[in-house]
Amino acid sequence: MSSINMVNQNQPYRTSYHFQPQQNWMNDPNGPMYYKGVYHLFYQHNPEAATFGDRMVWGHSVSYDLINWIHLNHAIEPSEPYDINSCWSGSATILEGEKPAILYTGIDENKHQVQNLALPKDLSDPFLREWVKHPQNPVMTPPSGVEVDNFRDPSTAWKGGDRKWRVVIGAQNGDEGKVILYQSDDFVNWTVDPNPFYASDNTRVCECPDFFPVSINSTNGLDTSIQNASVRHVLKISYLTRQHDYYFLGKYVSDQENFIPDTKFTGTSSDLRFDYGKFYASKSFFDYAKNRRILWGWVNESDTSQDDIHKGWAGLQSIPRQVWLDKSGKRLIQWPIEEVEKLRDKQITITGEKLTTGSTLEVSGITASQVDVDVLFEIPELESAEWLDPSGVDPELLCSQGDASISGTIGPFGLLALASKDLTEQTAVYFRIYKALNKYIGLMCSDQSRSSLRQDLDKTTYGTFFDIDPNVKTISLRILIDHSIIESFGEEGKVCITSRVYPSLAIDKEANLYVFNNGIKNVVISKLNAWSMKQALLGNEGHNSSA
Ligand code: DQQ
Repeated sequence: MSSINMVNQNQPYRTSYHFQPQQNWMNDPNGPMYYKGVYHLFYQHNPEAATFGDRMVWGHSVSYDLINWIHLNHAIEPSEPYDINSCWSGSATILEGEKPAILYTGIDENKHQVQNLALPKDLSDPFLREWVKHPQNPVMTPPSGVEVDNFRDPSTAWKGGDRKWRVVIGAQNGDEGKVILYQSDDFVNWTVDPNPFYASDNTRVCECPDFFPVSINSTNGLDTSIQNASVRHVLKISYLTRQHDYYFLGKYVSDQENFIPDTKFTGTSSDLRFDYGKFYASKSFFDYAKNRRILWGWVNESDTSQDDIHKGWAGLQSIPRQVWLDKSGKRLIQWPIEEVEKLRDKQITITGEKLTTGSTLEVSGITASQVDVDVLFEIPELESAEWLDPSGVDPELLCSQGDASISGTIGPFGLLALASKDLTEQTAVYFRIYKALNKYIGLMCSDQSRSSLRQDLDKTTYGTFFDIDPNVKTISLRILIDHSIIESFGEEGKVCITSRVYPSLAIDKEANLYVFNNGIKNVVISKLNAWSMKQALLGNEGHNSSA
């Protein structure tokens, strides 16, 4: 395998098993799909620089397992008056006769946003390398009540009982954010529905809407067009002003083309998010090979633009996550796809280890800069948890006010990731447990404040609450560490926090991993498994290089 390293040689922050192009800027995942044995990922890419650009293209990579990728030529580039100033985000839909189609946003010659259709040139090419823009483009232009520069990001389409296709598009009118619906018989001629599919006051633009059904009694995913009594629907919106992906569970009233969310957007920490760290412009697809719904999200950098230019690249995609509805029906569960486990190498196991107050236990013998860790903590004295009324409390603030060294009754306990030997650098991913009215709640934090001795970084501490099942007295934590990204899944995927960190000491072999408990009460490592992770293969056709 020849290693094509087109970026700077000294790359402590380049990842080993997360998706990234060989160089330059990447943001949103676009049009992910499975088609005849091959997974496709398109992505927003500036091929010219490690910063966002004014001539964005659709990068294109293919994979047989969603982990090892072959980079192809760009699928869609600016070329026509309707997309000459950029080809922005969009989605793929598999049409009748197993024909994939892409709808994407073009920034036209007047800098207006319009929607365009592209189809594969040769369906017999297993990688669908070339895409042809439809002669009737643009197929949608900004309707009345929508700002011409805030009309973008068509979703995957779904088909109603009347055989018409529906697609939703993000929009803005003044301070109001909107998701608007279009219908079509032939995927070329589209009619706007005059009533918004969803609207939210004072949010401004809704970016990258994603709309899909989830089964109420199975973890299996569903084709986007499925509607019946045993499904609920999810609408995800990326709010630009907040840079977070929020999702709403609700009811799709198909005869009125209306989505009724169970809860309204409040702008507080009680809104449901896919991830309480860095994760934006996500997009899901139905993987009919394995009957699952898979979610990708863009994980941006937390260093400066100057750093990105120096590194020669910016932006990662999360590890693809399988998504399904929690048994409670009140939230989604996310879990790294099973294929990531193929990269697991050397394994270390710890069982039945009591962590008394102030304990720090090294997890040695693995590559701590590139590791998959799965730990189950037992909390023998759950009943002694201190009281907290969570209403009106911002969990992120709670996490940043009391760092991982400040004792509570139960917790903080968790992992110190990418830590230097002297612990001056460490990213603590941890829990505190509280007793609330009629229930126990967990606080999950990812504390970047001591992640690096470097000063010029965004070190925001992230956090979220979740409910604890008092009958089990355990809490699980899975974390995927990959040099500059830490993806954490609490309570079997109920809550996820992704962070980016740039240690100056805890790099490669100098990185360490610890389990700790700074709570007054003991916790027990019921079981901890950690696996060093192999490198995924990412390369151009004909050449493979490491991620
Ligand atoms: N990124 C794209 C837009 C989208 C935004 C441009 C979300 O289409 O609204 O790269 O990150």
